[in-house]
Amino acid sequence: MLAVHNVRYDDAFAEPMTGRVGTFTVTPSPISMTAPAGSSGSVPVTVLSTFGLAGLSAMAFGASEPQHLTGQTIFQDDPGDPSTSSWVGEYNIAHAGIFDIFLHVGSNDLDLYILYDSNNDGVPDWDTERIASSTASAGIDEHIQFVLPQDGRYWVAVHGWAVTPSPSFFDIDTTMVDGFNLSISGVPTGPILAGTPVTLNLDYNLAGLAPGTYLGVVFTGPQEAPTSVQVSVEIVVT
Ligand SMILES: [Ca+2]
Ligand SMILES: [Ca+2]
Repeated sequence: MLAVHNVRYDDAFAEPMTGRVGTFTVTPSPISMTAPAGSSGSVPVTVLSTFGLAGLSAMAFGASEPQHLTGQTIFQDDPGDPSTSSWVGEYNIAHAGIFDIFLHVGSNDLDLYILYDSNNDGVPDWDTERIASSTASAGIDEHIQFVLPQDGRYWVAVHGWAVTPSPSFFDIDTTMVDGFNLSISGVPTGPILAGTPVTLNLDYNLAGLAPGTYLGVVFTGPQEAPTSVQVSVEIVVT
């Protein structure tokens, strides 16, 4: 099976995937909903596979608000030592579908490092807890995305590899699609025949969310490839 899917959070753009052996489509995609603060309910989501499935997986995460930080200060750090990163943000993740970090570098050469507090001591250990990096050339933005990130404490470090003048300023977008406001029900157990549409419920409970616009995500796919298809969810709480 071949599964391909595009999702862009800022523009809420997605398209159904196509593979040579068949298609697995989700309708609607993306999912948009508007509901009053404190309400709960359900939105139907239809999955259609042109190939038979041994079983279907579907799960939902959110709702959360993306973070856009502007005018952040960066200095010329020691280029040979990322642990000198002069900007570090700490993020605690629980039940997240996506953790996406986009660094707008401007004209400087800034690099992005992610650490995970695997020993849970509240201290970033650069020798043992570095889990990802993005280190493109000067003027090229840096991007890292995790799907189904493990719960726990993360650090996002911005390393000033070549910064002129020092200090300079940058923007960073952090999209953590986490939370327990969304869930999926109605997933059938057992095999699904090719070409048989399955309608699932995307259940929402907006308790605790102030009016605003929030993000969620639905992952679905064959049970052996549960994150094959990502569908972005936009929730407008009124
Ligand atoms: Ca640690
Ligand atoms: Ca860079």
